[in-house]
Amino acid sequence: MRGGPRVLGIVLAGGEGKRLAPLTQDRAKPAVPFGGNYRLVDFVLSNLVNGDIRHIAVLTQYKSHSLDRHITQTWRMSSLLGNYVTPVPAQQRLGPRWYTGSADAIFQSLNLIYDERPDVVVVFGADHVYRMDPAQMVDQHLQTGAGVTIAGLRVPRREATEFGVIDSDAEGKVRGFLEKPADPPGLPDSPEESFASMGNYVFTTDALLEALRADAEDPGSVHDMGGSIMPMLAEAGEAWVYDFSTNVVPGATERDQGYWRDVGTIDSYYDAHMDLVSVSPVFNLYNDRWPIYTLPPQRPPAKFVLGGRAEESMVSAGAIIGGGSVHGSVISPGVRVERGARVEDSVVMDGAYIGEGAHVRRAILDKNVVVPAGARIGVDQELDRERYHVSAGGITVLGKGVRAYL
Ligand code: ADQ
Repeated sequence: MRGGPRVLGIVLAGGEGKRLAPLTQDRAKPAVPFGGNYRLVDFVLSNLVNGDIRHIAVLTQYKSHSLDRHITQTWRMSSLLGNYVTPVPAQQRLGPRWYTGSADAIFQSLNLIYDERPDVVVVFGADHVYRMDPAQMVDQHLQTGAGVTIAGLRVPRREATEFGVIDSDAEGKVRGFLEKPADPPGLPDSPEESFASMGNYVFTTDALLEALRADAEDPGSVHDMGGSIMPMLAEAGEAWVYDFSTNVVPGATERDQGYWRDVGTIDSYYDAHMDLVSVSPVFNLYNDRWPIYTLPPQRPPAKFVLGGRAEESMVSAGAIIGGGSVHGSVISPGVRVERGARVEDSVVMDGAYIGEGAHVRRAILDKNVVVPAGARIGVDQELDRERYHVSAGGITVLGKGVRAYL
């Protein structure tokens, strides 16, 4: 940002993602593959970089190997302009322990802030699929003079119980912040809606430092951004809400403007994929005015032979659809679908193999899953429940490298 404030981006990427098991068995939640080519963390990083925030630390923790590798390989920036995206593993600065919560993660990484001396620190989560221009939120933050600005999404009041909920006045000043409340407060202009916190915050550096220090000294605190820091700053009258519905992203369609999905469960992860594949997608990955970046795989183009076809689907490079049919699905790089196989309404990750005559429906197949010829996945739910993981919404999930039963 030329002549503007110095901005440091911090991405919280230490989430364990228990509710996404078995996809998070070997990898942190932000490293979970999404949409064929991407990892979840690519969405927040693309938003920050497209919004001209190019000094970014990604705080990692659990099972961070594939996340570290992805960030180092994909997000290497030109050092010419001093830009960087760097993974920062747990520092264990306060002894041999991991972070107790997301606020502790930043507290233990304060040296990043001292080194950078930013005016503003943008702290974003890493687990969501969306487009957002963070510069518009920073602008509002500077105009109001808030200590912290919290991004708020309008959701039906009854659905807000799973989120941090922002109780604000008509001007947007926050009166209270309630982490996952049983009875969420409504909006002043719309009582049956609430402002759900998107887990994205913009801080004035001094306000962040002060809040983190006070929190670190409080023995009763859970040291969490939503659980401790936001309620503290809301009570101090230093917090404002940023209404996400006012964010305008170049090239967004009327349909996907304002799209935001928390993909924290198997069912929401699956639904977000189904949002990608319809003719007029609910979330449009093909908006090249606000690209979502990743490292394209070094693979030849997808190939369709022996009458193999795919409809209402995304098929990634290196995939071979050899005589089978694919419908309503996301097919990742290097997947093979053999003669007579049917894949319907499914998410198939890198290198999975679907043998002759096999039938896969309403399923998620993680990397390198093998479905032998004639096997059935997602066809008999009772049987699947005995053999595999089946989500509350009835999606069958096969973890990395699993060989399906015949
Ligand atoms: P949750 O998602 O439940 O709610 P949390 O598990 O703390 O909160 O995850 C927030 C972000 O921090 C994620 O990106 C996660 O990967 C990361 N994270 C979690 N623990 C971490 C740690 N120890 N070190 C580093 N990073 C860590 C939060 C807010 C709610 C808000 C929802 C929106 O607390 O108020 O409504 O996000 O999804």
